[in-house]
Amino acid sequence: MSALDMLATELATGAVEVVDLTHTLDPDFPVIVLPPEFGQCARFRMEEVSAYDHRGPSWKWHNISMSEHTGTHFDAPSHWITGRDQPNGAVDEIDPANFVGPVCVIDCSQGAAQDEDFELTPQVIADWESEHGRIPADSWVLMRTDWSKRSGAEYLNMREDGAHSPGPTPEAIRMLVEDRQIRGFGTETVGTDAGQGMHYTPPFPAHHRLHGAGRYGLQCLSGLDRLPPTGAILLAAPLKIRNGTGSPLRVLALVPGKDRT
Ligand code: 23J
Ligand code: MN
Repeated sequence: MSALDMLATELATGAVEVVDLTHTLDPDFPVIVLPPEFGQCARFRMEEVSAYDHRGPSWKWHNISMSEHTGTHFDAPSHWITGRDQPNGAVDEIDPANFVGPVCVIDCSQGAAQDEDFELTPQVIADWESEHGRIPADSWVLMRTDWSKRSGAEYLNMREDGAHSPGPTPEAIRMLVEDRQIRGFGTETVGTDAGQGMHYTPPFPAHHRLHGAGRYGLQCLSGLDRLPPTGAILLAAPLKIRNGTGSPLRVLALVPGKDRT
């Protein structure tokens, strides 16, 4: 039997399950807030075109608008200045083979519950690897913080000095990109970088290093507590926006079902 025949059977029996890692697009879902001198990210908006009425008697539909970086979304290399000259750096240019692949999940939820500025460090990665094995090249690495369970003001967690949310240190992201050669890095927070990530050297080290190396980001992921540490397959295909720097998307994972033997 081919791998795809086996997959079809396991999907049908529930031996493989599909998990949705996406927040619902909604005008109330927070977007990143930058200092006021910078341009700002737009929230999701939806207007009714018709709803089985005089504007369209048999149909209902909406016009929608948002930023490329609204809600659960993908970051392409061209999003950051370090990635501006990367080949195939826009969402419409990326080889779709990159949209399906293995994923490692590093559980930082206990640390993030104690410390809203919790840092993913090389030591945290080393501890994870001593339990689960070395992170394979070309895999996604997701940082679980359970931040997706927060809502409203708690999600951005803004204070006078800016947002406070967990993220990777410059050395951790260097290790993942250069030593582990990961495909991309994803978080449950509003950015791949910590809320206070502008204070690192370089500022926003995840954006700086990932995109400078032609790698990808995922942000505002939901429900990473439903993924195993290893062994799942991530499906994350951004919209094909010409020269797009990112895109809202539906992120799915294929995971071993509860009834697997
Ligand atoms: C622009 C500037 C800084 C950041 C971001 C965007 C994001 O997090 C994003 O959505 O890519 S940190
Ligand atoms: Mn983004």
